[in-house]
Amino acid sequence: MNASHHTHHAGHGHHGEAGGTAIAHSAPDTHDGHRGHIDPNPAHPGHGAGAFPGRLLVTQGGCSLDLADTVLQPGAIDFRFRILGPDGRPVTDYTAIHDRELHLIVARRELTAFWHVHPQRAADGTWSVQLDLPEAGAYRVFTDIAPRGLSYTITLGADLAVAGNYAPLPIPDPARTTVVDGYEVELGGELVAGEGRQLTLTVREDGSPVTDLQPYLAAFGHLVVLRAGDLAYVHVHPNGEPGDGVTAPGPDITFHTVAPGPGVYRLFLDFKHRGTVRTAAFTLPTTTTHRHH
Ligand SMILES: [Cu+2]
Repeated sequence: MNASHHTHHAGHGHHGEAGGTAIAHSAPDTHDGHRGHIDPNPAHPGHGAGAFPGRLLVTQGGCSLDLADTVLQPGAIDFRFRILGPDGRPVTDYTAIHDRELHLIVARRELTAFWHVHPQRAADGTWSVQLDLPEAGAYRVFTDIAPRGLSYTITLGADLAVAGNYAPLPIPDPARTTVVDGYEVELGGELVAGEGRQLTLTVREDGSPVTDLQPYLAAFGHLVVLRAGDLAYVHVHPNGEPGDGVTAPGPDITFHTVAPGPGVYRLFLDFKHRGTVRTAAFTLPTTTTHRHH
């Protein structure tokens, strides 16, 4: 259960089962909330707009992401890495975030493929997970973690290359609907640089609203937002949680999101229905608004 995966591949999402999801979201230095969950619902629109680093760092808070290999061969591999603490030793003590100690996101740099998996940690602090990166290219790896020595969640990122004949693709065109395994998902709302906005993802199956979404790591949806060009990263959880008495299990999943600057973003929504986690992906440019004071 730990090494469950799910993958999104150039348009077809897919699969998996329970995994987890992460956390983090806009503020880089938010304090730990319940369950290691970081303030999923930033009440301060715009916070983070300027100072927010977009989780682009390979080291933060004294912790560093150390990949065992940065050049891989295409195909299935046992992907290994460690998180090194301020003392240079592998971190072995973490606060769980949405039911997992670590959430690993892997994306092709052109944002045409996405994986969200949950590696297993050995006693010595080495994390490992089966990954299958079938195509040559440039990838980015992100880890959402809350080392126990820190009072907040951090996302560390590093580059990864898969060797071979690289055939880059452009980011998919912007679209408000996408289909994954027979589910049609519609994206409502806008992304505005530096301003908090509500995004609503609506899930339908064969034209009918899905009203029995299942909790997936303590949420009805998990949204990872990546910016084209530098892969600035935002991981958001929905407004409301399963079992809170007010949050319906679909068809709408709403997220409060702050885009860390203008640009074109790729949004990956993980949702679970009938035991399977799928990923719906969208390309959405930020909208320019004129402020009136
Ligand atoms: Cu996860």
